[in-house]
Amino acid sequence: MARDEVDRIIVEYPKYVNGNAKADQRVYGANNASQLIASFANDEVLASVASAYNREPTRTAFTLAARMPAMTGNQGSGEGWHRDAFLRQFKAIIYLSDVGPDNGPFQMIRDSHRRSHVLGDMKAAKLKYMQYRLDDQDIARILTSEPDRLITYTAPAGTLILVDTSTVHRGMPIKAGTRYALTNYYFPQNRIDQSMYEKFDVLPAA
Ligand SMILES: O=C(O)CCC(=O)C(=O)O
Repeated sequence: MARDEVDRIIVEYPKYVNGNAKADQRVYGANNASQLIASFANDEVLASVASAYNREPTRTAFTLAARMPAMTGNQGSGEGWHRDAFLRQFKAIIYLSDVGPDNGPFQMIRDSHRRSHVLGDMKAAKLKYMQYRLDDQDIARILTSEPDRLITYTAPAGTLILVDTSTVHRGMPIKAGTRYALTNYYFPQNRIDQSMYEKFDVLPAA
């Protein structure tokens, strides 16, 4: 089972368990330590969807394996509301555990990646130019007039979410249980290089 693979990798590769996030236990490059996870990383259908979205040849640079236990004061997966980029950033997230409202579901502000909304949201929440991180008050301001833009992805284990993380998003703080997920990070092939692997401290292939 993929969830057992996540547990195994966290035990076997402590050096690569990312220490930046407090509650979140993350290993970037889990696809290099598990054939099962590699099969998700290298899925051809997903790569073709990512390539179509980016309009250029695109593939998984690495897969993040993440285990998120409920801990007091946690900020959720990704450490609060943010966008990864202002340009397209395609990711495929698969839940490996059932994710209800208390289990840290992925949340997103609909259309927040669209140029038209980037400016409107900046105004509504008084954001700075190119501000990547938002607090709860910023989000409340954006949602005041359009509350239905908040999407919360509660879903059973096995659910696949295809998302552009240049939208404003987060994993909701987790209150109960342990959330398991894999995330493929897609990039245009010609942008994948050693510096990217160093930036994320990616577990190298054996
Ligand atoms: O896993 C999630 O629900 C969100 C993760 C996230 O925001 C991130 O890694 O940038």
